[in-house]
Amino acid sequence: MTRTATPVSLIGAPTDVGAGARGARLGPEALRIAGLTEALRGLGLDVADRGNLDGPPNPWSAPVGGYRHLDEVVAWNRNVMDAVAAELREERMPILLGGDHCLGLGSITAVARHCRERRKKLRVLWLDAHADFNTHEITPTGNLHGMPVACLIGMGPPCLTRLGGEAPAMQVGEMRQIGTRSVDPGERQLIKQLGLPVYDMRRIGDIGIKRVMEEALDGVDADTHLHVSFDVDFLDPSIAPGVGTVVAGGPNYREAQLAMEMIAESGCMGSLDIVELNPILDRDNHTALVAIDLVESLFGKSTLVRA
Ligand code: 4U7
Ligand code: MN
Ligand code: MN
Ligand code: MN
Repeated sequence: MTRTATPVSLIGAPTDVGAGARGARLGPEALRIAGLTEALRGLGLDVADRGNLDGPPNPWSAPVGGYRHLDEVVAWNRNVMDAVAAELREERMPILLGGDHCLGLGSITAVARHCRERRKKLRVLWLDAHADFNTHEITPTGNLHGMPVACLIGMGPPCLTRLGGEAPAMQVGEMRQIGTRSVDPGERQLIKQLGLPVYDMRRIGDIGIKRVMEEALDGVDADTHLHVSFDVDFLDPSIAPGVGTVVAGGPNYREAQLAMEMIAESGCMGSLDIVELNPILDRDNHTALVAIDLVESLFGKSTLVRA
């Protein structure tokens, strides 16, 4: 490791306008208090904390036309997109501290545009218990944190699909979903129809996390910008209970850690979201500490003794 690492910038987006439970708005502070900056500096990284973005409050109202809080979600995502784009322009690695996962839309829209400008290939790893592939027609809840993937590939309201200009922001083939285990009936159909690449928990059980990650990272090279969208509910709730939508049967600590180590070894991670952490549902901020441990692995902390 003689290469100087890219400097990183933390961007807080304290909102839960896209979620079904309130509390993810406290995610950025929970990560700071658990020591995220210090952990990254401990790995020798240059870390700038840009503080928190501003945006509208959570109206906590019912869905309209299949969407909850659409205007607020648009406003937050615009701010996230602009902040992420500003860091990429300065050759820094943006780390989005959510906030709920609707913000992945703004973050990845900025990343995808950056890739087009720099003629880089894009690969998005979506680490999540859920597919987040709903549309207003098939969503069981209207919550927009369940729709960012559909919006990114051009399915959704123009105010979201065209956030960064022309839709779609990215192609289905540029994404790999990992850890999936809760998919709604409409999503399941859409995944099949559009061929979204999914490494669900069954696949992880069948071939193991090591092979899954080898396949998910296949083709990633020096010309690739790798974006990691880490929904903390990816993890098994026994190690990460502090999230709004827990689903049993997720990766255990070591499986998650190996996944992160393998991403670090690719040397291609260019941006990261840490989303859906909900300290209100946590005990002693423990889930934030686990998330930070795993983020350290993403940045090269290794369990190899003879590294
Ligand atoms: B998350 C859900 F119905 N699919 O759309 C929905 F089960 O960002 C949950 O992955 C979405 O945490 C979870 O509301 C969104 C539900
Ligand atoms: Mn998600
Ligand atoms: Mn999820
Ligand atoms: Mn880049």
